[in-house]
This record gives sequence, C-alpha cells and structure tokens, in this order.
Amino acid sequence: MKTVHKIKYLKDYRPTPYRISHVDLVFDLFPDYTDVVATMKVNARPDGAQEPLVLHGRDLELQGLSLNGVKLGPDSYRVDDEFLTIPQPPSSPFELTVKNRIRPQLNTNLEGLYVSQGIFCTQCEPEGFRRITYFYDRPDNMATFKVKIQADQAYPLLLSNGNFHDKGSLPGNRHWVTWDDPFPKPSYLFALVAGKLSVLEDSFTTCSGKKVELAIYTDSQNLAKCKWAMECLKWAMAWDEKTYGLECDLDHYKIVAVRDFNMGAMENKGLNIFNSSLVFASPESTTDSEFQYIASVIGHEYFHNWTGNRVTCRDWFQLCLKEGLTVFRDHRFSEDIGSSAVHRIEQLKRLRQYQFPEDDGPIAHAPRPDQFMEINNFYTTTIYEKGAELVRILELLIGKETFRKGMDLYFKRHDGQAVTQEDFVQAMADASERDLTQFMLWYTQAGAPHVTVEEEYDASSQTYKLNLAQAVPESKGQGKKKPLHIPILMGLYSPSGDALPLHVNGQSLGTEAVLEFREEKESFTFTKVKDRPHASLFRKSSAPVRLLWAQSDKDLVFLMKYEKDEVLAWDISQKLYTNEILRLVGLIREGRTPQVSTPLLEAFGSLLKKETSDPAFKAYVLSIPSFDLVAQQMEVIDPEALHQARMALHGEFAKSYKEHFSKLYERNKSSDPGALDNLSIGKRQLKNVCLHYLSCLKNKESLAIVVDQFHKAKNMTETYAALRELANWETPEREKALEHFYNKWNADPTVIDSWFSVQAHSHFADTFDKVCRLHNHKAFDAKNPNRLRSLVSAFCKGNQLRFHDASGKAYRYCREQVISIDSYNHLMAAGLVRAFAQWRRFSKERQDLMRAELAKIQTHEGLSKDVYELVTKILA
Ligand code: B3K
Ligand code: ZN
Repeated sequence: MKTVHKIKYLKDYRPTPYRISHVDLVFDLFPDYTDVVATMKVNARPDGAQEPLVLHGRDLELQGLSLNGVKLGPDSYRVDDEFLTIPQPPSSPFELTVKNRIRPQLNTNLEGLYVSQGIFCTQCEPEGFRRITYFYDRPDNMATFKVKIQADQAYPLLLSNGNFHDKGSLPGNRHWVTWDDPFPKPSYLFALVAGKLSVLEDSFTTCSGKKVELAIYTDSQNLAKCKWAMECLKWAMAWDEKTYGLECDLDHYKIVAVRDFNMGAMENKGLNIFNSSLVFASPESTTDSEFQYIASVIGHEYFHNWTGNRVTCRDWFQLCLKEGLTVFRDHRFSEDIGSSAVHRIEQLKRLRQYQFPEDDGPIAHAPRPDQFMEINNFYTTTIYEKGAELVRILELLIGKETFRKGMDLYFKRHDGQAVTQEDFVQAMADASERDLTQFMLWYTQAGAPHVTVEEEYDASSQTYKLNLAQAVPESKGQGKKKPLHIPILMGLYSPSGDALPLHVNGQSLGTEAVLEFREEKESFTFTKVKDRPHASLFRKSSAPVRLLWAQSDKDLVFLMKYEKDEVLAWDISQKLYTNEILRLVGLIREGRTPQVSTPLLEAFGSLLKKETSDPAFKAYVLSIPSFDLVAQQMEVIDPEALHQARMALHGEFAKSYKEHFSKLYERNKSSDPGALDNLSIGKRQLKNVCLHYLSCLKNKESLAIVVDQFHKAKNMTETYAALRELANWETPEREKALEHFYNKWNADPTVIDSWFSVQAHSHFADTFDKVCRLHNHKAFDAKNPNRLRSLVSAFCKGNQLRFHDASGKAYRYCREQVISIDSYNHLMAAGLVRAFAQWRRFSKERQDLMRAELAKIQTHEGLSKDVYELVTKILA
C-alpha cells in the first residue's frame, strides 16, 4: 500500500480544544524496553468541550488507559499510527493516565528516548515526545512536568528537567529519582538522561545574587575536556545579563554530552543535551575554529532559555521565531567575545555558501513557511542563518537601544506564552513606533532579493545619484513578490580615499548612513559631491541580498585599498577573486592557458605586503573563495574547469610571492600553542594560509615545511592544517601522515571524524574509491551521525569536484546511501539527499544522471516522509 504523506498548512492552525496543564511521568528503564506511565491533568478550553481529545503518539505499545482512575474499555478510544482519540471526554477537568511500552535500545532514528553508548537520552524537538507517550506533542501546549525515573543501579545517574526532588532504592538492585520542573514547557523541551556519567561542576552567581549550580556530565576520561565548554557557559550567562538583562531562572543548569546525536545540541529546559563533539575541547585535539564553534553553540543553547523556552513558538511554522533570534544572539555573543569583523566574515561565508543556494534552488522556502510535510526538513540555513540576518536588519533599522527596548517589551508581553513571528515584530514596532509591515515580508517571501545598482554623477551640479532596483525571484507557490525593506549601510569615498560627508535629499548624515531602500526602483541623490565618488555599499553586509553591481576591477581595487569597513573590504577582495576565477574558467574552457591578470596579481601583492595588526583579517582577504561560492556564479557549473581555475590562481599567487609567504609564515609562528586569545588564533590562521600557498608550489622545500609542521605541531589547528595539505598532495608522505594521525588519535572519536573528513574532501581523482574503502574501515560506523557526516556527507556535499564525476558513479553511491540510511535514520538520510539539490545547475549529461538517481529514490518503497518531501521538491 502506498503511503500518502499529508501537507500541513499554517492557515489551518487551531488551538487545541483541551489543555494538558500538568503531567506526571514515570519511566521504568529495562535492558530491552522502557515502560512509561503518563498521568495528565486535562481541561477543556472554553469552546473546546464536546470535541474529541486527540493526542499524538508514534510506535507506542499501549498497555492501558484510564480516566479519573477508571480503566477505559476499547470502545471508549481509538488508536492509529499517529493518534490516540478519545471521542467523548468529560467537559470538566479530568485526569488521564496512559501506560505504554517503548524500545529505546532499538531506536536508530535517535528521536524520542534512545541509547547512546549505554546512556539513555532523549531528543524531542520537534516531534520526538510522541515516541515516548501519547500527548499534545505541539509547542502551544505548555505544561509543568514531574518525572520519576526507575532503573538498575548500573545507571547511577538519573536526570530530567528542573529541580531534584527525591530519590530512593527499590528491590532488585534498582533505584529511583524524581525531578520537578516548575516552568510550564512544551513537550519538545522534555529531557531524560540515565547512565554512568561523571560530572564537572561549577557555579555562576547571577546579577541578582542567585547562585546557579552548573554541571557538565560525561564519561570520566573526557571530563577534563569539558572545561572550555564550562567557561563558555559562564561567559554566555554573563553576556545575556549585560546585553539583554536576562538572568538565568534556574537553580541548576546541566549539560550532558553524548556521542550519538543527529545534530549539534538541544536546549531542553535546564538539561541541555549536546553532541559530544561540541563539548569536548583541548588544544591538542581541537582546532581553533572548533573551539569557537563550541563557544557559539554553548551560547546558543543557553540563550534559548529565554528565546525559545520562556517564550516559545505557537506552532512549528514559527520555528524562525526562536531559531533566527537565537542565532542572532549567538552571533552577537561570538562577535563580543572574539573579533567582531572576523566573526561577521565567518557568518557571511556560511550564509552565502549554504543559505544562498538554498534560496536560489528547488527547496527555497520563506523563513516563516506556510506549509510543510515534515517539519524536520525545515531546520535549514534559511530558518537559522537568514533568520538571524533578519533580526540584524531590524536592529539596524531601529537602532541598538530601541532594539533592546523591543526585546524587553517582547519578554514583558509574552513570557510564558507560545507566540508567532508577528508578535515579535509587533513588539519591535511598538518599541520603535515604526510601521514594520513591509519588514515582515522578509519572513513570508522566499528568495534573496537581487539588487542592481547604477551610478550617475553630474559634475556641474556636484550631484551623485544611486539608482537602485530590487526584484525577488519567483519561487514555487509564491508568484510575484513585493519589494522588501532593505537597509543599506553605506558611505562615499573621494578619489583620494577620504570618507565624504553625506548630504542626501537635503539632510546631512555624517560620513556613514543607512539608506532605507523600499521600492522596486528608488534613487538616492547626494549633493555637494565635488568629484565622482566611490560608493561603499552594504557595509557589514547590512542585508542578505544578491548584489548585481558591475563594478570594474579598477573600482574594486580602489575600494579594497581604502575601505574602512573590514567586512566590506573582505567582500570586495572575494568579488575580485571570483571575477578572476570566472575569467580563468572561460580561458580553460576555450583550451587556453589560464593566465592570471597582472593588476590582480599586484593588488594581491599589496595586500600581502601591507602591515596589519589583525592577522585573522589578513588571512581572510588573502584566501580565495571556495569552490561552492564561485560555482554559484556560473551559468552551468563545470567542476573540472572551476577546480583548475582555482588551482591556477592559487598557483600563480604562490609562485609570484613565495618569499613573502615564507617570511609571513615564519613571522606568525607562536611560542604558546595553547593560547586562545584573538591574536594567537589569528596568527595561526594566517600562518596556515601561508602554508597553503606554499603547498601549492608542490616542491621539495614546501613539502618539508608541511611535513615538519605536521610532526612538530603542538596543537590540532596546526596539525590538521598540515594534514589537509598532505591529503591533497601526491606524495608518499600523504599515506604516512594519515596513518600516523590515525594511530595517534584512534581513541578520540571526534578527531577520527576529522580524519575521515579530510580524506573525503580530497581533490584526488581516487577520492571516490578511497571513500568506498573507508566504509569498510574498522572505525566506520554508519549508525553514528558524526561518522556518517564525516565520510558520506563530507564527500557528497563537501566535495563537489569528485561528487560530480562525469561517470555518475558518485551519484549512484549517494542514492544507495540515502536509501540505506533512510531505513534506520530518516533525519540523516534527508540531510544527505540535499546533495542533489543543485542538480539543475549542471550540464545536461549530469542532470540526466542525477535525475535518474532522484527518481529511483522517490519511488523506493517505504521511503520516509522526510526524504520523500525533499526529493519531490528537488525534482519538481
Ligand atoms: N533546537 C534544536 C534543533 C532541533 C533539531 C531537530 N531536528 C537545537 C538548536 O537549534 O538549538
Ligand atoms: Zn537553536
């Protein structure tokens, strides 16, 4: 029988007819199964009485049901694959008790209650709680939870949300613990952990003098590696107080690290569960970017306590309400504890590499979508990263101080509620006394606006005019779109690079202004401009737009020299490199030599030679854009030509400036390998960029430098940078280094993930065979999401050059993997099928090959709803 997957629509939202205000949960954990008893206090909403009570439930073995203590006979309820229905519940408040059995040990989807390396743990967002018991498993039912966990003494630690209440022992070497969570919460924030874990403890005294006990739980060997995460947690707590006046509302804040986790981490109230790769850190085993990522995710989950938990989403269409806002908060946190320009550049790299193609392709959706089949498919870069950019736009439009007032108002109005994106924007509108109706369109329209720029200068009237036009490309189901409210943070430079005072439409605005661009076509006229100026637009990347502005390379070189905003300066450098790579691609396709242009070579040289106090920034401007970023600019993506062009540019830069790279490499060596201050991190980054250019020379001297760094490095940042070079180098040193690395680190799964990943990303022609061989490696475990990501996704999604091999063998492999993974973990399978999302951007031959594989996936019997929805959209 063919399963029919239903689409859910935002317009169909209805509040539940009943409310579950409290639930008592009793868990009895056994080696083969877990028994759950849920006793719920239910009352009809004023207009809900007489309606059936319909609770969610999946794969549950129902063992008994009673209402106000009286057992319900089979005629008084119905159960199907998705729901438990009680057609005629009482209209007065009642107590419903459900007994059911679940099988956490067999749960390979890692949703609901499952076991990771002997530890019971949960993942309930978005709809995992229905795999634990029958409930209103939707975010608008906020209930208080009391939890009793009973288990064998071999599981000494029994945790759930809230405050410890009581404990005791039971016959048969068993024991119990009870937890009480006083904060009403939706079921997706429920958590339970049981196992043998050690703890790293600390505390934080809040601004009002309350002491919050902090704990990170993991196996004893990794305890020392949790110190960084603990420091980050305390920074995050202090930052939220200082920035938003938000104090931790809990007495205890716990984090548990587990190895098997579908994503990064989860913000369960008072009991965060983390993928261990985002908790464990030490300079020997963790790279600088991993350290930084840990800080941002620890912050992110902590910030959710207010933006997500205290104020939650009314329904899952509003996911961006909590995710976009919380990513914005973690971005600001990272910018404040690190270097702000560098973090902003990192954010933009991610946005453009992952979100822009999503917005341009078949799975484009609005940050607040109005329909979905499977909500798990909407934990996307559009919801997260673009969502964060929208909050940033808002902050820029109304100003930081007013934004803070808006946040205060949002919490004052909605604390303890489940609300919508409109509620958030309304709070900002009220605080700023501005009409944000047009701004709201950013949330409801899919796609990045294309902004075109034309300049006019009239010397006689000393007038400079910016003629702007915007158009949001059409996407499925949205037809013609309305113009958006786009803030452009900008300035003008004189021909000698001085910032000019801005006189716009009769107003004097200093040397930097925000132009509010709101019409399809709009002009901004600047007066008192003595000479033709150079415009500097979208400083700090003030809105997520595709800028279609045909700036000459000469103008770009000028701006790269004078631009004061580091983020825009970096952006300009990337535009220059992209233009050049595209030109080289053209030459390669015509069978000509990819000769790098002299002005670009010189511009690069001056950047390289320029003295700077910020080595990280220098590292960014000296790095050329990734394969994927340039590919987005190509009419038809030609992987081989693009790869060759990038190599040619790297090679030419390396050859022309090898002495400078060597000198810079030496100058940025540091004596303290474990230092994590911005300067030390920046120096390592710059040094590794130099290492990369030197490696491009592929000569004996550079090989010696790389091998030397690989063996002598005292931290993972340097070791891994050298390994990455060797993994792309045809030399016997390659296998030697890989083997050495494996033998040294085989007891550390996170490092071994990187070992898989560095090989899956290799440019080598034999990478596909290597990936296939690595499937049989003793350390490969297809059931572990991190390992899957590090080999299969790293290759299919992170190595476009080899994935798009003209033979189509890698497409076949990806299809086989999607189908095989889908049989035990639909979330991971859905993540992988996205490797095909850009299929229409390639040659006809490649399109045919990909379409054939997609069709095979789509018609595969028993396909999950997750993969079905994506594959159907991708093919549409
Ligand atoms: N809220 C969770 C994500 C849940 C993903 C479910 N597929 C983590 C986060 O965004 O903080
Ligand atoms: Zn989040």
